[in-house]
Amino acid sequence: MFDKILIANRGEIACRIIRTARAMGIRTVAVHSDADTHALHVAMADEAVLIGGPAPRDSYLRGDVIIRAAQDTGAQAIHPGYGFLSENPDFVEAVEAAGLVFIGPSAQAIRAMGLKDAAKALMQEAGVPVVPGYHGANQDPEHLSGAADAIGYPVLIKAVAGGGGKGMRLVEDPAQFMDALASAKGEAATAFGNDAVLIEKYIIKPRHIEMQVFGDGTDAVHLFERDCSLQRRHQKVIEEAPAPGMTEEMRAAMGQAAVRAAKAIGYKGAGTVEFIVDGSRGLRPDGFWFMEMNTRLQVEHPVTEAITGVDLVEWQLRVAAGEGLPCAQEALSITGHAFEARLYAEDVPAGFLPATGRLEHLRFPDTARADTGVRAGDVISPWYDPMIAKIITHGPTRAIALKRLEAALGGTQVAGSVTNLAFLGALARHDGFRAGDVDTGVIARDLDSLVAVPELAPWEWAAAAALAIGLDAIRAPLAGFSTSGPIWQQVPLADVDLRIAVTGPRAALVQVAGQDPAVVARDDGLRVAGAPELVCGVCAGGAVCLFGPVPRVLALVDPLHRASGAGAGADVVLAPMPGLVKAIFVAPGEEVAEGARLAILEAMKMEHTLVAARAGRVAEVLASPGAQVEAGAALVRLEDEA
Ligand code: MV4
Repeated sequence: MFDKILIANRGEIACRIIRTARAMGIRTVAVHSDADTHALHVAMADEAVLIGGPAPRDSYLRGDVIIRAAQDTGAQAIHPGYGFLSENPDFVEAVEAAGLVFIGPSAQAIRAMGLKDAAKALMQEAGVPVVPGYHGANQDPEHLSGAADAIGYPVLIKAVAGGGGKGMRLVEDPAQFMDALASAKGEAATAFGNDAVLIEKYIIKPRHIEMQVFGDGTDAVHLFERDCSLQRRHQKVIEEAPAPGMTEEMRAAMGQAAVRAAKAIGYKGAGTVEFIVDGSRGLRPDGFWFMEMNTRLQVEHPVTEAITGVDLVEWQLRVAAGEGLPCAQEALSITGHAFEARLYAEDVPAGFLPATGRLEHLRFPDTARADTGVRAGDVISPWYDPMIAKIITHGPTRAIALKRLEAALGGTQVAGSVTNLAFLGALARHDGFRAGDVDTGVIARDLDSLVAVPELAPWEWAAAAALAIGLDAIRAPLAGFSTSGPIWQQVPLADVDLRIAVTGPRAALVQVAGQDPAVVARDDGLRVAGAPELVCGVCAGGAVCLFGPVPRVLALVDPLHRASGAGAGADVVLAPMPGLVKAIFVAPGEEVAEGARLAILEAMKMEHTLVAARAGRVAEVLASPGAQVEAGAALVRLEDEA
């Protein structure tokens, strides 16, 4: 076994790997960017090496610098985590050329799965079911259109180099095929530098079910399936294992197909074989098809660990160190059911925009596994994925595991950034999801009700007012307390007419615009008239946060911020975060209406449309498509209002 390994990653996955390495007596080396000097993964590791600037291309993607750090610290192996360099075959070869062990599959196995058409051909040869379609080399439009006719509409055009839905077009009518093909090829050429596509039969109401596989280079086993159908714009939101409605017969067929796939490429380490499943007629052994293989440990691996009792990182380290498979297929079994919810710093009502901020307060319930890379006081910066934590629950049945997830989400406390916590709670309570009725369209179909923000109850206003003036503090303010009757003061919460009167060292009256006053008392948490239980919350980072089943973030009035927003901000459109300018839609001299699309910025794997804050004439365009810009960079300037 290794004495020391280097982890070429950051955040929760780096911390996750360190935890197992430490339990195995293996020393760990963290690498970090300038932005991560005080990050949790650095604090947890035995040693840390600074590898460069905050942008990933200057640090976490610098394979050469990372390999040198491993050599300088005497690490024998490199664990890549997920993302960054984890599926880069050139990096694998460089690691091995440096005399180090890559904790993962061979460069050749990664390459075999890198392009969809070649992977599909390879899988078909290995006896793995693939979606009916054309994945040959002939890219002549007439030939592809003929293939679509032969497959039967609707069809899906997919970029062979694609992923996450990029370069993908649904064609329902043969008359639209040529236009869709041109547009898919254009997008693929820009995004991947490879415009080759394949054509597939379109699976209606698909489910995403993936098999965890594990190989030692010769032999392979599977560790059952995960259902990742709950996605939004190709981002997984809640995952679970096993898949609801899975039959023993279908599991056996999928498991066998996944093991065949792994063995066909001599797979070593942890991998995932993704299948698309036709959910329209229930799960059937002949209703699943290979989509792609992920040649890494996945974000959602903890649900598999929960139902199998296997530590997948331990297995990765053992196999990388030369051991054979730790366990035979017959010795693996499923116990109960598990869920994972991904907690993100994001503004859900604003369209799931990634958010940033200092986590002034952060607490996870001790009834669930919480995999995180941050602690209270840490900053969610615009440089990296804004995931705060993964909340994982397990139970003897799906219903119990889901109830535990709901409770764990209700007991999760975050202040300092907006999060998707309320959205996750709404999903956990969604009737269809609760019934196990999942497909990849659930979130999109019910988006309005899932993101709806219920009106605040009077007791929530009362609690927020009490927190805003610090009634919960150890030495509650006596200012304003009068024995001759309540003295009302205005509460500095935005967008509400709210008054509070302190009536004692631990008590207050709160009144919302004209309604009856509510009583608030402090008593190890806030006791509020009308509230179902003691209210938990904090006032931090310019907002009041109420915790519980329906978490709330209520902004405090900030006069400085309001002044700047109304001034220069309206004339200049700034990049809200660092990113790549994908498109500019306007030219100098052009008249634009309020809300007109000005530019698209790609940041953190998402496209953000920047719009005009007011009507006006474009004075200047300050960036061009393809430019990498910093946060706050001016992109478009409007002429001064006359
Ligand atoms: C499909 C499909 C329907 N039929 N292929 C989306 C991303 C890429 N990895 C594959 N995707 C899909 N491929 C056929 N032949 C529907 C999707 C799809 C999807 C798949 C998995 C999870 C979420 C999805 C959301 C929309 C579309």
